[in-house]
Amino acid sequence: MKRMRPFIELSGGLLVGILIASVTVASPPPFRITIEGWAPYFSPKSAVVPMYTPIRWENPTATHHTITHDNCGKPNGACAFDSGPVPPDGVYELPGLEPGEYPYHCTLHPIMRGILVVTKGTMATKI
Ligand SMILES: [Cu+2]
Repeated sequence: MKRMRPFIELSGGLLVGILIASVTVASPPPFRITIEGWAPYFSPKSAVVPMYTPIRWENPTATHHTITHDNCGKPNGACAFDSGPVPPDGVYELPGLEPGEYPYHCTLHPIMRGILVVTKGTMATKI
């Protein structure tokens, strides 16, 4: 008798099905933030994003900008992300972040500031 592969016969004759799930976790679509040449510079400037959701900044302006976590360069700060210069029409994407608050800025234009609040929830919100 031909046996189905996902079953194992134990000594008592009990057949135990083993669920062999090939788990493919599709990453959610990125949360998009647009860099702008005027206030508030990051649109949205404040955002609540679920953890591990990719976050994508797009730079349609005519100049370079950075997306730099405020902790970067501080002696005791954990730098969560620093894009380096993103050119015009460039994009910077993070695969996702642990829950927490992440204020960030552009090192080339320190007036440009934004904040990400990464939650354990499932809904992205622009605030
Ligand atoms: Cu800038």
